[in-house]
Amino acid sequence: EKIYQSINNSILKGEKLLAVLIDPDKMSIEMASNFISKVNNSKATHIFVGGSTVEDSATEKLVSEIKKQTRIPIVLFPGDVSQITNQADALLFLSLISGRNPEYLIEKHIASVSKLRKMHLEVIPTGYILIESGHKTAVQRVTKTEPLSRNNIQQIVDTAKAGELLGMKLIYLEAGSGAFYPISSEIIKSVKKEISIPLIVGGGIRTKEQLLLAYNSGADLVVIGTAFEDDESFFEELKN
Ligand code: 1GP
Repeated sequence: EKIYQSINNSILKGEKLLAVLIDPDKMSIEMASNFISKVNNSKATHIFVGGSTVEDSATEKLVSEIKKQTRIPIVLFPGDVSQITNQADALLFLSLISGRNPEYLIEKHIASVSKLRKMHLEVIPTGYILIESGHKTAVQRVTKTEPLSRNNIQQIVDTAKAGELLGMKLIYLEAGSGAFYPISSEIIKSVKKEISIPLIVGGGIRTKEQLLLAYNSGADLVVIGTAFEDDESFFEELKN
């Protein structure tokens, strides 16, 4: 339980964590080394790898390549069973508890067991909660689920709490990649108050102000993908 342990240790020390999300669909092996050298020189504490529509084996190749070039822990954030590889340090075992599609609540998990049994991969059960963010996101399209309304805060809080009560070790509030609105401060605060497990927030965070707002509202770990993909100088901006 190395990775989960270290997330908890950082939180106890009052540190905030930042994951750079790399989508194997958008990052070729050739592009990786330049990008990873920027990640190595940034404030990133974790590298998440995953995407909604990745072709088979692309993830494993990319993770092996990234691993050669960094000491930052690599955590899988898989859109599908095919993205699970023991080249990574840990796996977010995501159950989409905002949705009502059995495939993403339990079926993919069952399908992954024959693979996981053969691996020594740290598995971190994670309650994954998709929240409406202004337009239809890839998660919504691929999983064929409805996000929770951003205005129904009680429902979001209760969903997160139910995840914790089921034994999940992390709660991930997701606005969706490239979301118009990131998860609101009010939502983050309300969920944080209710749960005692680490809180991950991601989707649509593009500025340093938005990052700090998420942290100050109670996010322990923030995930950023698109903003780094679109403009690598964002790594520099976060340093100041
Ligand atoms: C998506 O939460 C992540 O799953 C990150 O989203 O690409 O918008 O940063 P962005």
